[in-house]
Amino acid sequence: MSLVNYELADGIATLTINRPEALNALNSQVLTDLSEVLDKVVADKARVVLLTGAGEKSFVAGADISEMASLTPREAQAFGELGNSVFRKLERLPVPTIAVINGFCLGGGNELAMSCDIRLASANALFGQPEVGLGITAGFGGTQRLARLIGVGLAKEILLTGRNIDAARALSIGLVNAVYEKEELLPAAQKMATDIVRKAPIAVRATKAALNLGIQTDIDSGIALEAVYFGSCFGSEDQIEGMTAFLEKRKPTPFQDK
Ligand code: DAK
Repeated sequence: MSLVNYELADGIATLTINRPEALNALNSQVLTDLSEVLDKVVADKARVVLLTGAGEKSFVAGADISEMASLTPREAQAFGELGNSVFRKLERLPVPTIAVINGFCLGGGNELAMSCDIRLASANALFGQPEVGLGITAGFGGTQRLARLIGVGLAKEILLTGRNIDAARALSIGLVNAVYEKEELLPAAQKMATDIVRKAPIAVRATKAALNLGIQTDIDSGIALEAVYFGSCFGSEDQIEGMTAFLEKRKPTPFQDK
């Protein structure tokens, strides 16, 4: 049985990591199952992904410490490589992804959330990279993505102290996009997902790719890249309908991904 539940409705794929008894800690099976579910998202042409954790307490409380505890250096490297390949797949998914952070978001959990495009959190969420207190470094891209997201100084504070931060601070430093009361989190995420579903998928995919690639390069190369993606939207049925509708002062018909 998969440890990642998958539901698809109205173009929104909801992925739920389902190990609540271990606060959804990431073991090898979760990582493998997540990878398979991401393939399904693409095959089913989902337009947005919501990624969350089962239960009331936790998004993901980190990589599974009981599985990691006895790893040899070689096995640890393999575990890191498995996680990194899945997280990279998530980050590069040609579908926007929203992490719906409903509680603990620690270590590998925070790294997972940072591999999503947008992060929405409940007011009780708790964030941190506690790895240094376990005698290890962050291993699923935390030292890289955190600095890119919130800046080097704050990333160093979080990674070197291993201190947790609450949702309000996570919001104030840009680690999350918005914070909601617990019961409002999923509806808010679904509303945001619906807004994206209604937009032209070719343009949405191109925008994500241009951002992801551009942020890794210098501004001139990034702008050149954007021009290519911009050009690639033209001639699509959705571009023609979107612009024609504007000029005719009407709403566009639903975009067709064509
Ligand atoms: N791994 C395994 N089990 C976990 C877990 C985790 N990360 N977090 C919680 N659990 C389990 C607990 O052991 C407990 O299981 P039972 O004792 O009931 O069998 C159950 O979930 C409920 O947890 P608690 O009883 O502890 O619940 P509390 O509400 O009292 O506390 C807590 C919640 C989140 C504060 C606490 O559970 C906690 O501190 N958890 C660990 C948080 C943590 O340190 N996370 C970071 C993990 S390290 C790498 C690859 C990856 C990584 C690093 C390197 N390479 C290969 C290079 C990533 C590392 C991490 O993510």
